[in-house]
Amino acid sequence: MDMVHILEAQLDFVERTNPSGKPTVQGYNIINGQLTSASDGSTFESRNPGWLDDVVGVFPQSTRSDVSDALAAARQAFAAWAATPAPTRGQIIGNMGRLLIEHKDAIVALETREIGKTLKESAGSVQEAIDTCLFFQSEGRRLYGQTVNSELPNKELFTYRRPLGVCGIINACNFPAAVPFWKMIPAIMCGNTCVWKSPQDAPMLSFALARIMHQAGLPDGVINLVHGKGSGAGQYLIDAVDEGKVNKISFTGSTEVGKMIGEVCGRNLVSCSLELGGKNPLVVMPSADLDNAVEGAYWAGFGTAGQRCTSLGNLIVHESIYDEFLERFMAKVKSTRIGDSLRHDNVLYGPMLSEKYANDFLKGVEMCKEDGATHLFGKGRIQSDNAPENFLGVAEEGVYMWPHVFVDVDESMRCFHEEIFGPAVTIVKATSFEHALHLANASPYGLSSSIYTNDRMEAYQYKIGIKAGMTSINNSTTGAEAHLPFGGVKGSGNGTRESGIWVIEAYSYWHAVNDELSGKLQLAQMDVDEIEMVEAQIDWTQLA
Ligand code: UN1
Repeated sequence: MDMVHILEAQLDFVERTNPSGKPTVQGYNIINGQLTSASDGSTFESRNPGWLDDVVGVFPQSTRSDVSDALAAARQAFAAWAATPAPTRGQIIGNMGRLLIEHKDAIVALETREIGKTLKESAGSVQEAIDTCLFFQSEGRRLYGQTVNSELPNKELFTYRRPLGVCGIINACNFPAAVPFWKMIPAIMCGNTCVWKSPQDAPMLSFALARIMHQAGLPDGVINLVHGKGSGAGQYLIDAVDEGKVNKISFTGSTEVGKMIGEVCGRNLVSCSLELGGKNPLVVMPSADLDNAVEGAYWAGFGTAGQRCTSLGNLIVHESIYDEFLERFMAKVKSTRIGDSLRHDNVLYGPMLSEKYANDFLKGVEMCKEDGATHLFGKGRIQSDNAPENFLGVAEEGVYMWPHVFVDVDESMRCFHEEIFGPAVTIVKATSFEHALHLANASPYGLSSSIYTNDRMEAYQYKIGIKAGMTSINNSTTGAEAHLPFGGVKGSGNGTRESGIWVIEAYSYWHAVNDELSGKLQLAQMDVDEIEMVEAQIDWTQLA
């Protein structure tokens, strides 16, 4: 299509009859406020993973020159946006939150149609984006710097937060509203501009959100959206770091890709925020309320079909309650209702996020088997002639997986150490609290962690002994709130945090300014008056 400004354009549709009865959207990149196609006209499709014949939209497969145009637009928009008063930037962010509230139901349904999360969970993800907007609206009225006392007279010292410049944003599709907002809202609040590479499995939701952002009054070029499937557009964005066109990368995804991004950013001294994988441990101790622990472990393992970076990996159960716990846990696992939440009520989880996630998950299941873990439950991909009791619908319509449980897992196995992104829990037996804590720390990751206990000292020892970015006491491994720092240590990230006030560190640098009012050159450290100490007459030893 000819270039059309985003606010003047209606939604375009592709001629097609979908089984869902819903239209297929013609999607575009958004560069400098214009809707654009790929420079070579190529496209890819976004399909509903719960109903694969349902094509949600068709999107540009962006070329290197499209990404370069988006970066140029972000660079061009930077000076004016950085000079816009922070409270005004906050006001626009507040408008985004209010528009999201207004359109919440439609956005939630769209998220479920595009990535298959249940409606309830999609609503949670969209709410997290709203909460982020409302939090940062008022941060626009703070964004505090400090006044600092000088060691010299007639001189003032100040600190200011300054924006970094052009930020490249790359997120996974599992929280397609919350996570990009965690990144871009603080980024633009600090005065940065962005090029956002949408996740290949959630381009439609990203397109809708970017349009809402512009409707909220965001100036052209402040957020530029490029789509792409495979390593294309995301890789071009990372390549641009080497070309000096990017001042910040924020990435949520696999540890492998995160390390590569960290290397590229490192050699260019470009700041990067990396939120990577997890093999999150959940420990159950004898004093725990077992039903509560079962509930928490079950939700952490199988909610979102196990496709959260905070999902439960290793379930570490004390041997004295092992049998009892396992019995109650397995009763829940066997009762799991699975299906498309747009067509069936009260399902725990829907399809995998896409075929790609399904294939990767099945490799993880194979790894558990090869490692020799005991395969207690789960039969891979759900088929009509091989479906769990509470599967609803026609299995072949989408990419649905059984819930999987492996027991007798130990530290020598790969499946103890490697993240399996999907509905699989690996269960490990612990002989003592010390052993449980050791196991909880033994994987290469350190994102989220949890303990169920009613022993206060154990909870305390776990809290100070675990190496993780986030810890729950008597709660599941998932469910971070939008105003606490989110992120991990070890293989789970590079120490940067998202959310709350802490994320501001990731999108600004401190600028120290000194204002010399004396009219002369005063030298710090050298022209400072020395204070001499005076001889005291008191003998303090008399008191001893
Ligand atoms: C992610 O999976 O990348 O705490 C983010 C949670 C969610 C965010 C998960 N609020 O599980």
